[in-house]
Amino acid sequence: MAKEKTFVMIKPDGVQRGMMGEVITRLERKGLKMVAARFLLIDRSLAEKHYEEHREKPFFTDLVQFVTSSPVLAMVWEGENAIAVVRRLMGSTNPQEAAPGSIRGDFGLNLTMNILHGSDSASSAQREIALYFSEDDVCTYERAAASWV
Ligand code: 3AN
Repeated sequence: MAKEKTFVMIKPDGVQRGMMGEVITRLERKGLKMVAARFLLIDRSLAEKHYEEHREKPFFTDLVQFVTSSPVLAMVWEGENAIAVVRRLMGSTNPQEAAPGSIRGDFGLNLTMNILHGSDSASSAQREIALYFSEDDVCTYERAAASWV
């Protein structure tokens, strides 16, 4: 299985609820490796680019308003099959339907405030990483425990 990079973002509700540590702990314990991180307040133009596939959807304005309302933690995580693995750890988009044990399944109720974002495909991951990070921001290193996971 190939090593992949995926974009993960703890949204304003996750930051406000003090869930950054919980989310990072779950991804780390799974065996994924953080290779970049940036804590920022997203501006409207970046939010619109990030969610451009939803531009025509009725919830687009509310979504942009929400993700720009308070800081987020943008990250790149790496690991075997990382894109699909993170999506499973996150749970379904609607936290009310997300499986117990997933982050959204354990901690969420609200469709807009669903704690975190994770890329849904290799092309989305590439596009989203490039929106938030330059190539120099992404670290190349080995974790000491890598061969034991
Ligand atoms: P995911 O975050 O699971 O990849 P997407 O890409 O379908 O889900 O949706 C992006 C974001 O748009 C979701 N995280 C959620 O906050 C919001 N969203 C999606 N569908 C709806 C909806 N029907 N009503 C309100 N917000 C929605």
